[in-house]
Amino acid sequence: MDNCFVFSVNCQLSILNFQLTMYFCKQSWRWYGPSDPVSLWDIRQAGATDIVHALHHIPNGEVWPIDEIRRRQQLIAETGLTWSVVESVPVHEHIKTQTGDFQLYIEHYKQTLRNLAACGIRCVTYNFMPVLDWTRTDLAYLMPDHSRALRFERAALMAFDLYILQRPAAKDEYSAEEQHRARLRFEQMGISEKEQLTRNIIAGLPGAEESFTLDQFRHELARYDGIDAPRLRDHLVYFLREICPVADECGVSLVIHPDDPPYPLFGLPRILSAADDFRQLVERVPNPSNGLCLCTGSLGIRADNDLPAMMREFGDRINFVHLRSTKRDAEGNFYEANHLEGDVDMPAMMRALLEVEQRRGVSIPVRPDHGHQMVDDLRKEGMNPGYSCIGRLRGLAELRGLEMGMASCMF
Ligand code: CS2
Ligand code: MN
Repeated sequence: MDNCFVFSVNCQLSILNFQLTMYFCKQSWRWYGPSDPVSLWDIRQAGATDIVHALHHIPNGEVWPIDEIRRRQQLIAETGLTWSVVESVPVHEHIKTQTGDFQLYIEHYKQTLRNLAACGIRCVTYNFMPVLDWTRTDLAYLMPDHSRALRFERAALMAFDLYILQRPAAKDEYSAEEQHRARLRFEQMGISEKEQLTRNIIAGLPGAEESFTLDQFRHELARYDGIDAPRLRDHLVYFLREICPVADECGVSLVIHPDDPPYPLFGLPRILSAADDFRQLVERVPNPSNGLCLCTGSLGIRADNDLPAMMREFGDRINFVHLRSTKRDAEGNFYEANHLEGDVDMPAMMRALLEVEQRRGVSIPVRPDHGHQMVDDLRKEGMNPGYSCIGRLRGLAELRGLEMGMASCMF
């Protein structure tokens, strides 16, 4: 057999081999630990392979010990699942404001990264939102099909800010028309609705390391007096310049979660709301470990965020993706839509994601986010708002089908 023929056969096989090596998303699921009403076996049956998890019982700022990481890792592995993403190692408020013990908390963060890497867990989510994580005014908004969703109602948020929190600077930040809307909305509320609105906004997220009373919230807000967006960004850059060398050395990907919603609330600056925010971060901290968690639900609340373009531009630094959709209106309200509905062009997002995975030769962990409360979930106690079982199972199944269909068209 002459060499030319052998060469051409090998070429064909190698091309064939290339085509057969396709990279699909790592189907992941956020689990809150043994107290989560959604069990690891539920998650396994939902079709996920990877777990997104954090040691929520460890106080914010403390080091995560290796033995605690390994114990939880083993518990997850016993169901055939893999703990592959941490969401999140929370960033202490002292670090965000560079007050109190921020240097000590940065050293603790470095040690936690080393301990996670020692256990083989190398993707760490965090966010740099001041005081609050994602913020909604309604955690059980009745949808037309009678499922329940998370919702952000701008008039209710302004009513809380002006007339419940009574933040002094609020009157200077809202227009006369907005204050009129807020007043009308506030006058519609009974006592129980005002109390529920307050709990929804400041009582903390599922698994949150913090929750606040109104006075504690006022105290935390005051910590940011004099800290505007440029200064908060400088604090983030300082933090990353400290921890990225450790993450680089340990082979850990840090993935910052965007602001949710992607604009300032309560006079607090927010600095990860659009493409240029992350572009600036990479320019100032070019370390390979400085990465992004692309959350389509958070960034998609703003119509000017081109999500597939962000996926392609930052693809080399996107090591974790939240696929979720929201539906916004002209008054600044939005609610969590079903994963394939709302404002996010999920097919376009999935195409961009698959392109990046093939180009990089990696499978990126992807999780459904904020599923509706639906079907049996509505009759269960203690389901974490946004972290239902059946709503996320539906979301993951829809995303899986979309990915398979998209891949069959693309390759
Ligand atoms: C999550 C955030 O449910 C969500 O929206 O994406 O709470 C996220 O876990 C944190 O912001 C990341 O630190
Ligand atoms: Mn998210």
